[in-house]
Amino acid sequence: VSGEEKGRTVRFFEMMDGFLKNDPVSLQKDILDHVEFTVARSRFNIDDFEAYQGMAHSVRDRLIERWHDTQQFFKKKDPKRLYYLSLEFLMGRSLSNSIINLGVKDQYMDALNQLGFSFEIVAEQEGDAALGNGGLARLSACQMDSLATMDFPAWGYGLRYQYGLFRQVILDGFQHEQPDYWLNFGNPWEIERVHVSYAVKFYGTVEEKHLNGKNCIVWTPGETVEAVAYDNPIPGYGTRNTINLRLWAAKPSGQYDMESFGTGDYINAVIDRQKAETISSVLYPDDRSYQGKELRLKQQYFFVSASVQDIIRRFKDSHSSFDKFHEKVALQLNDTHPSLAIVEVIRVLVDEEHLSWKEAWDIACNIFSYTTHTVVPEGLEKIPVDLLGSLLPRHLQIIYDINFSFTEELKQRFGLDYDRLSRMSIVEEGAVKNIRMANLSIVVCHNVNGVSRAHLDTLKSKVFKDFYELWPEKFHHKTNGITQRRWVVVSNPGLCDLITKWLGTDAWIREVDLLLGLREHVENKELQLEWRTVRRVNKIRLVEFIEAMTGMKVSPDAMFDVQIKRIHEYKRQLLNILGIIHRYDCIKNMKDSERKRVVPRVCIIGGKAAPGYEMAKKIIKLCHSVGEKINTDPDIGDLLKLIFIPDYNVSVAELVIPGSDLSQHISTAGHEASGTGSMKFLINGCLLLATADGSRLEIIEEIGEENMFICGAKIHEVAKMRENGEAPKLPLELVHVLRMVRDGYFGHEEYFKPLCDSIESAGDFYLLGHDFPSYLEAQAAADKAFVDQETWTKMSILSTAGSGKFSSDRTIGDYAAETWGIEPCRCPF
Ligand code: Z57
Repeated sequence: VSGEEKGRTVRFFEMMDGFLKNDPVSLQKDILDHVEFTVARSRFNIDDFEAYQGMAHSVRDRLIERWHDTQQFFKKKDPKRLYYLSLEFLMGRSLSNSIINLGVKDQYMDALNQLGFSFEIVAEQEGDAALGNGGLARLSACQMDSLATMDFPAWGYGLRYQYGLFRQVILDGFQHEQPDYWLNFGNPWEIERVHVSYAVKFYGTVEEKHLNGKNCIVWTPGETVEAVAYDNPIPGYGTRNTINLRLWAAKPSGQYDMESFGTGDYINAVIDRQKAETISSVLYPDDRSYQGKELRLKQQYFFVSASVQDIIRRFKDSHSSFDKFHEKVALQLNDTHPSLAIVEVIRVLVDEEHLSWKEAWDIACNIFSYTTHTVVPEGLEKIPVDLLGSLLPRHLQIIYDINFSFTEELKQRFGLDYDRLSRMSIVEEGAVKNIRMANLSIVVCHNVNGVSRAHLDTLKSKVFKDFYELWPEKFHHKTNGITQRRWVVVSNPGLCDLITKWLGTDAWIREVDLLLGLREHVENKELQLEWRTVRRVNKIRLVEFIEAMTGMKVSPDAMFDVQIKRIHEYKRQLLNILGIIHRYDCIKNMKDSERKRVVPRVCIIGGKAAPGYEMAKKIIKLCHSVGEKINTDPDIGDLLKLIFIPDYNVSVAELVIPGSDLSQHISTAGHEASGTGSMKFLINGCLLLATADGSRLEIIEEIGEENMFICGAKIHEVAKMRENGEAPKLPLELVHVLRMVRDGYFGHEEYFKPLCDSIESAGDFYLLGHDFPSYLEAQAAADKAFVDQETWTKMSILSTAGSGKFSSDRTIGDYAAETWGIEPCRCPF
């Protein structure tokens, strides 16, 4: 199946004394060679995009070189490897990140300059790889960066969607979705492996057969699709290690169906085969809602089956039995989306490798661990039994077998407690029977991780209460983190240099705890001034971007107040907008003398709504309608602006975050499992206005409540209000603001009615009423702090200094030691 391992070693490169050269002259030649021969454009007439392509291909060569060395080294050392399975990776752009991690940024900048190009402009030619939705997907991307940088022998596995997350286009204030056909202009960052491909089976029948004196289960599929590997090298920083992200694409199978080709309808038979490609064609754009769609289930199994075959093939290349499998392999499930891998491993080991059930079971329990990202039971994935049974008949049998032993174990332990049994069973009974993927994962995995400490508490006391009682030792948390390489070094070079200067070393790029060293300089006037200057330059860059995107000119003197993330009711962009209306109304009613004391604000909101999420789409429209009113009101001028940034994605975040003063993370307490956006702002020295939810509780511990603006009900208070069914009286300010919306002050009163109703007549589930006064107080405190720029700057420096815990390096180090049991395996230079 695999062409990876065959063939002979050719010593040519060694004879040429080694590695590709990285001096500016060699780089220029490489770039031009690629423009001429890879891209096939004339070297006498190169535009910025072609320069990008030429440069990207020359970087790609360097990545491939290190990739080979690393994989060769891993193979020789044969350490325990981690396989990270995720249906989503939100990688963003690769060019800057790659040259920084390879340590050749300066050389490339020189090379480009000498060719007459600007690095910034060339880098902007690249489109985002957006094979994911939001936090969960960006988390996998950050974790890949940390795995590579920390020299862990790890691989990622995922799906190579042809269409990434939709592009958001705003027409008349409404969101429209456009396809993101990101592979249109080629993708220099992937390596197609035509020889690495596996057959993936679907549908068909299962029979028990007697073969060679043994009882065997034989699955005869009704459809077979080929999975072809595309490898995406992930370079570590300050190391030669370059790990792999292997994404699978669906292709028609090499096995022909003689029947349909025999009927003479050749054209239709070819067209039919081509349909196989739809499996990997499009990313589902819903952030946490499960619809039991067949295509989605096919995607999950397709990627899981190919990955498991690949992992087992690699293991068998150097081992003759499965005795050591659990010592060599750890599999990490990013949420339950890849949890069919558990069933697939058992199926392959029992049906194809002929291990006993007990042996296969023990292996599965030893190698799998699972991270959950959700806080509510409704967020848990379920698959209709009928659907699973028809698509994967053998897998359904195995799930029933697992569930039988599990429920027997439960009866032993708790007696015939039917309520408990029905809550914990992997199979949910009812009008439609479902398989509960979380229950399956908890039963098999040796380790279940939450994504923040608060999240773990919720898992123990609510979502997985029964399971926690049964197996307390399985439950842990690894608080999420973000990579400082992308979120400071790539996106905020000014701050990066400043930090390095004041710490006297750039070692913090690998050892982020060193940022603490900034604390001792916080009173230093020179640092404060330089800090403000860097932030000011970033703000001006953001001002230009806003003008290019929206045509609006805003003043860099104003406070930039930002909320960028997926649009969700629980994240409460609505609270933000209602707060802005309140501010607008206050300014309108002020005397001139009072206006002089108003701190000017530019409020920035960005984010996508899932295409079928009506309330989220209404929030986007409200933002535009309110913005139009405020931004054109001559009474207001520069005192208040509201900007919606369209098509928010990783690259936009890289630009907006370094230029923000204040950022909002105001989910109703108890709803955000962790939250990672806040960490990106924090490390960039942007102050947080936040509720005490998810990872923010730990952020408060690290940098101190006095350096943040905290508001809203606490997690236990929310729980209490919900238990008592309390519907607290809405504060007058909020009633007034809602009145303005209902009265059509911003137009479209019919369309916005459900938004107002959700607060005033539908029980205010997200507690905007309760939190509104304290939200306004926090906003007022931010205004007050901003007036005193010295204090603000100190808070900003202390935010960066205290952000070390929230690096994905720390998260990955904890996973490696406590969950996966893997060790670094550093490829020599
Ligand atoms: C997603 O992005 C998250 C959770 C989900 O269940 C799904 Br589906 C998608 C997010 C959480 O909402 C964040 O709180 C968390 O920080 C992030 O996953 C990464 O763990």
